[in-house]
Amino acid sequence: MSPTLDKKNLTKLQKLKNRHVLAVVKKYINLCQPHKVTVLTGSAKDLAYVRKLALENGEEHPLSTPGHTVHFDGYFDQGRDTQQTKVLLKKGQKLGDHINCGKRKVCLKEIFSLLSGAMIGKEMFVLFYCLGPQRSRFSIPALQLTDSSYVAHSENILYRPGYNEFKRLKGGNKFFHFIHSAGILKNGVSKNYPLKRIYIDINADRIFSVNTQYAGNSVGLKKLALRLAIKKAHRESWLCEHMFLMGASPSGKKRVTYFTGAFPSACGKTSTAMISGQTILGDDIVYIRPGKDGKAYAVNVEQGIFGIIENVNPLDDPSIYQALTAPREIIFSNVLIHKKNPYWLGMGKQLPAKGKNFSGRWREGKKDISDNPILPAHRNARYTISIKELKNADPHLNHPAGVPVMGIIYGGRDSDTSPPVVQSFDWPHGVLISSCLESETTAATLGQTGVRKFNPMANLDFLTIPLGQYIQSHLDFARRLKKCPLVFQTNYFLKENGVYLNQKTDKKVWLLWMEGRIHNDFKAEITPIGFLPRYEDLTCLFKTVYQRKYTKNEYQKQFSIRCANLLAKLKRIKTILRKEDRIPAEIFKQITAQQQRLLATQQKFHSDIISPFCFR
Ligand code: SPV
Ligand code: MN
Repeated sequence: MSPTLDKKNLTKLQKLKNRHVLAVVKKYINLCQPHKVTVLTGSAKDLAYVRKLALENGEEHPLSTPGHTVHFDGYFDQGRDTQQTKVLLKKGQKLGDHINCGKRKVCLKEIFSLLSGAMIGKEMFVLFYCLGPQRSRFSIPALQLTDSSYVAHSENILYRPGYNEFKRLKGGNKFFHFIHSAGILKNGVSKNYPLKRIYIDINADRIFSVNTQYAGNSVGLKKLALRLAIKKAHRESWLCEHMFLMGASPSGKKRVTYFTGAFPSACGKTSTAMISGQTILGDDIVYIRPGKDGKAYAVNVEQGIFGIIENVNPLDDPSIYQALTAPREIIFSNVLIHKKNPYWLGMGKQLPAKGKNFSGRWREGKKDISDNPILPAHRNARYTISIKELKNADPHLNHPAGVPVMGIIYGGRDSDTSPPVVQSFDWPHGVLISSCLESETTAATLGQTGVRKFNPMANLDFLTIPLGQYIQSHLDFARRLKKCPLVFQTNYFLKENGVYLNQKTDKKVWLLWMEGRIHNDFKAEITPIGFLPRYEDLTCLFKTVYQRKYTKNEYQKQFSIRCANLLAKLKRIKTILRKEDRIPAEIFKQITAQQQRLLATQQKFHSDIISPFCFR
């Protein structure tokens, strides 16, 4: 073994009795040449060690509230970098136009050269985690090598410890591994951002990430593992989704109904999972498998939240706000710091006129090189927190069997097409809804925001199998179930003349309506696009939940069927899907049927926009 791996650390590795783990660690010690290697098994001492180092090496800074720290990512490293993230393919492998791919041989050569000596003078952390609950048929062991104490600290909060899971492997090689180097740091941030690379090696269940710190690019177990797991799930006939997992319980009823929900990044996923009075299991990634009873069961892959902090305020997100303002372990990232306190956009109070942010020292009026004002905090500023710290954590958070999923929600950022909530007719129609998901881009990925983008199942960025196969796996999944979850679509972003037609807190009413539909508490209006809520039921829900009068006018504006826009969307999607290989015929059948229903409705009512009252 290398002289940098001392006896104490080597023994920790040897105790796993796994030659594959030893080979991986050895390979990257030789390549990256760290001056020191620390093997961490997840003990309290190990966790404290990483926290301390993150502060010492300047990747994090302490804040005034005990347990709070701040981390900054580089100015050009503020979101997932879809351009520099590539799935590596061997000759003959093909994934389709929507997945950014690279030639495996060429990319491996490049990445090995970037990693060569990348950790000279640095410490390499060897970390073991479990994707999913420990001792569970859902879970996948994961090995992370990184030279970033911020990445290690984030993973310690976000993922369940996995050293013992590796023992359970009994020497086997069924684990994912991740090699990350932040590269040279300047003022605590990755300096060589033009050489940022994130390479997904699906043929070896491993991922490389260099010259980046932003968690969506660097934290192996998050979006990088999601990509490997999608391929594994497809191979093994289960689903790996970009979804939250939560329990919904209407007050006064002694039941918990579990929902998963897929939303593109920064479109209300975390805030849905954190709706007041409900319980959260996860906000980002789930594994779903059929249970023995024929229901779908899901687990949260993570145990923490890396959530968007913009607009978290006492009014709109009281549970998160409360959690973020009390002493506990939290990493804030890319917020504004003034007098050791964090500030963010939309927090419900005045922001200081100066401080430190992702651009360095900041004061009001500071401009970027293109002369645009630099915001006080980044729009993709985030917080990292453990779910068990939250008052609304679901008691089954770590249950190895998962929880039964009764409803699946798909949401997007759509200003002019879909109503706030609609239920699909059945599972295949639900697959149509999720396959046709479109959303306006946000600050969660680098590049222009507000551009409408096709994003099936809110998972397109992470696919490592062809889209047609992925959609087919959703259609097929139902065949393995005796009781399919109901499928819903939500849209919190509908506008009229640039003004939102809904309040942010309305999502609680939609959730409770969906919950009630699962238990046959509500009837529904049958429309060309699915089942819509009845006015009376929403009136009743708004009254009980918010003591608010819900007017006919609000209902009419929100729930009108916008035939022309819906038809235009179907046409756009059809054009995209036609260019892809082997999209299931069922999807084209569903599109045609939905088009015909919309055209017939348009003709019947001689209008492009049909009031929901017309369907009674
Ligand atoms: C998302 O962008 O969907 C996130 C944050 O959940 S990231 O880690 O960047 O993926
Ligand atoms: Mn996400």
